[in-house]
Amino acid sequence: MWGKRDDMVVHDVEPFNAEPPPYALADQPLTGVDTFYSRNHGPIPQLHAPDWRLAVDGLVTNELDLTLDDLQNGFEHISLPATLQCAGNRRTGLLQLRDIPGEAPWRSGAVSTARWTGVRLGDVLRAAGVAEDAQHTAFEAPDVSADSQPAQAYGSSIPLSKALGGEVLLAWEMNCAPLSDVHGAPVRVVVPGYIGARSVKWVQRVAVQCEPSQNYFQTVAYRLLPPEADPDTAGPAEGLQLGAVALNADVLRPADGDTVPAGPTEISGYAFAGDQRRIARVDVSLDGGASWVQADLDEPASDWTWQLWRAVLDLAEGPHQVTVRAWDTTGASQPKSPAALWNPKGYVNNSWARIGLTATSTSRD
Ligand SMILES: Nc1nc2c(c(=O)[nH]1)N[C@H]1C(S)=C(S)[C@@H](COP(=O)(O)O)O[C@H]1N2
Ligand SMILES: [Mo]
Repeated sequence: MWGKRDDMVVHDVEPFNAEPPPYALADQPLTGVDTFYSRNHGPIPQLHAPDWRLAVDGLVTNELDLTLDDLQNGFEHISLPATLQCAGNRRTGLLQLRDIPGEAPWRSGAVSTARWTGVRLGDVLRAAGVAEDAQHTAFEAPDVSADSQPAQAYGSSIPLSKALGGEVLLAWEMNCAPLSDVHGAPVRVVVPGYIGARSVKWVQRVAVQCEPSQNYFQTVAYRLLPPEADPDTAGPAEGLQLGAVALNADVLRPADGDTVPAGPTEISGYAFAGDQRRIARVDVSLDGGASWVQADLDEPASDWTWQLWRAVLDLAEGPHQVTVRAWDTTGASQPKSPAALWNPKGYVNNSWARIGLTATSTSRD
């Protein structure tokens, strides 16, 4: 379905929501397009590239109406590996504490990394001439979501300062191939270091404005509410609109519940620090966090991707719990338990990762 591999974990067929199994992400700095998670709030538009237009307006001195040719021929091309992570990644850890009605039970795989090619959003905004008092850049797409109230097309915004940074792209290629429909063809926004929700697919309007977007997916959804809030009645002042990704890490191999031969066993996974932060260290524990060993970190493919890590643990015969936590370059680490993080929409579970393993005798006869 939508060009995805057969072993995807499909949460919804319509709108299509699917994540790869953890082993499919393991050891791959870049995720194949067939493996990359996909998160959709409405029917997937199938747009005809020659008819596509991008309006750039709002607080600009020179409104633009760009074709794909204009975009590809008018601005410098940039190719940048970047990780996207849904704010709902690892929601299953929160669901174990309390139900979260209406939200998909994302496991560890609502995160993937691709090489994106396009132009800098900042270059397009500079061509339009941004007014001095502008603060935000809003994005609009054509896909109307039945999840929104009132039903509306998908949209969101990011601060103008972020939009002008060289990493934010209007992209038409993913891993050196034209974007597929499910990933936003012909052109999507890619906002490295921010929650996936801000990387608007099928983008058709960029508006420069004083306030954040009034779209449902900016003002109501993707808001981190206090645990006692009712998401249906929460006022606009409650909670915070999510932007930069919070430090996170998880195990990709082996899988939770696996049986492995006793002896040296490699554990591997990802760690991701959002926005301006980087991964400084990843620790792995066999005793619930009383003592730790440091994992080896791979070089990231760019300043805007996850880092893969691996550690070899000597497992005695019997059951084990493996615990993982990452540190970022500000010295922050992850919270120990999801209990402290539960929130009504189930976002940002970045608690320590845990998997159970059973090590068995390796004798063969
Ligand atoms: N137009 C539009 N853009 C969208 C969405 C959407 O439903 N419609 N989903 C957002 C969310 S919540 C995420 S996590 C990412 C997922 O991107 P992907 O499907 O390419 O992995 O797209 C974002 N952009
Ligand atoms: Mo998302």
